Amino acid sequence: MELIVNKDNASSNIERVHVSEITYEDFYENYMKKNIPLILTGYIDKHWTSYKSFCNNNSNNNNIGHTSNMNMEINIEYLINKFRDAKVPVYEHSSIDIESRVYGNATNITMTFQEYIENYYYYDKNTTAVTKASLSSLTSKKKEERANINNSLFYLKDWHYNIACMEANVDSEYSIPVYFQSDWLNEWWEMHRREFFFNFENPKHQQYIKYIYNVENDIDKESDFKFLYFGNANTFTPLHHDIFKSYSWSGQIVGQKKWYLYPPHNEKYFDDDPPCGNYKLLSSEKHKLKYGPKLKYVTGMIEVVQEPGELIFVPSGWYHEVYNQTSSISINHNWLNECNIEMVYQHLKEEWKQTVNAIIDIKDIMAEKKDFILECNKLMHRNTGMSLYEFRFFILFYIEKYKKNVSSSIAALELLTKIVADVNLELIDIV
Ligand SMILES: O=C(O)CCC(=O)C(=O)O
Ligand SMILES: [Fe+2]
Repeated sequence: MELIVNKDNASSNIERVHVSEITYEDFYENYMKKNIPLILTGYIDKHWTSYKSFCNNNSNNNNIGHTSNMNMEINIEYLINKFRDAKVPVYEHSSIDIESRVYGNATNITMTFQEYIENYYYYDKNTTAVTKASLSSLTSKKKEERANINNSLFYLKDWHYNIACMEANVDSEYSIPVYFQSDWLNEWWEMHRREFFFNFENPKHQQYIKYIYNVENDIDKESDFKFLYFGNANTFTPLHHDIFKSYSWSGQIVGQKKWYLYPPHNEKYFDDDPPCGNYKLLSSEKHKLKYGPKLKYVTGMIEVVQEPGELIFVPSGWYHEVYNQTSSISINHNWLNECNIEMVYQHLKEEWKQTVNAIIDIKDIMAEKKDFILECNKLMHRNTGMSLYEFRFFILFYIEKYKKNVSSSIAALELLTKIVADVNLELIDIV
């Protein structure tokens, strides 16, 4: 694949550090706070049982370091036994999309894990002979017709893997290293969001919630920001920043992934439209016109191959493209905390402003200003995944938590208080 970036400007590096050589405080001060990417070695191969069990030939794989899963075959039978009937999201994208580096007319389909393996993974021309041989007893000849239609590639991605493990009652076989454990995003989503929606005696609040959200889809369904990615060589994820401009970490269990990471200051050279946003897709024609020339101005790009057993830290607001160079399985979480909350807030505020502007015409025809503000929240929730109204409660929750904890940082508490005051100005008609 030819890289369009101006090579003179694309010389930045990423550090690789063994977990035995970096403390949490180091990571906090020098990477999380400074928003600098990093690769951590020596954790997955030691602590994730999936690092062994998701591969065949376990006997050769005796903790000899991060390259040991390089040429490994995925243990498909093991995974089918675990997840057979689990419903998984699968993106179909064309192999020609690799040239234009976007999802052309990608579609997202839901199927069972077994269907994905038997119909899409197995018959992909990029699946190795060894994997096919190990799977042959599980697949039937007539399914071969499904193979390689339209040069398609099928990428199982954004699968809520933790929820799937709970539903299938199986061990997720991974753990979160200490560096990534201060995670307000998943804590809120998994444990406190429902309190915000339901445990209020305030009838006005109940009315607003009903207006902004669809209770069944947005509130009752369990959700989180913990995903598994599974694809053949050449499957990829196009340029984007992560949801809410949160941090992300991604752990490579099998295979190699190539990352292109772009520092946030390059944002002006990217399309305002998706797919720079959160996995939204754009037609390749439109993208090709704008993307090629602009990419020449990009500076500070990092190009790196993530080896099996390595964890990558992707900082807030860094754009990235990700290419599987071999068959690959990885797990990724999005998260945020006091170190990037300001950046997340600035992003959400921008989204809020754009939402208000998009529907400003209807402001005057609404009976009351509060109706307009509610409408904006509803739209923002639908487009970005979080309304400003919800964000306010999210921040209030962490203010309370900080106040209760004597060791909390004063600066962080002040920052959160400032953010909530600013949000209040926007939402003055409903709070
Ligand atoms: O692995 C991929 O295809 C995408 C991963 C990603 O975008 C992330 O971890 O933030
Ligand atoms: Fe991402």
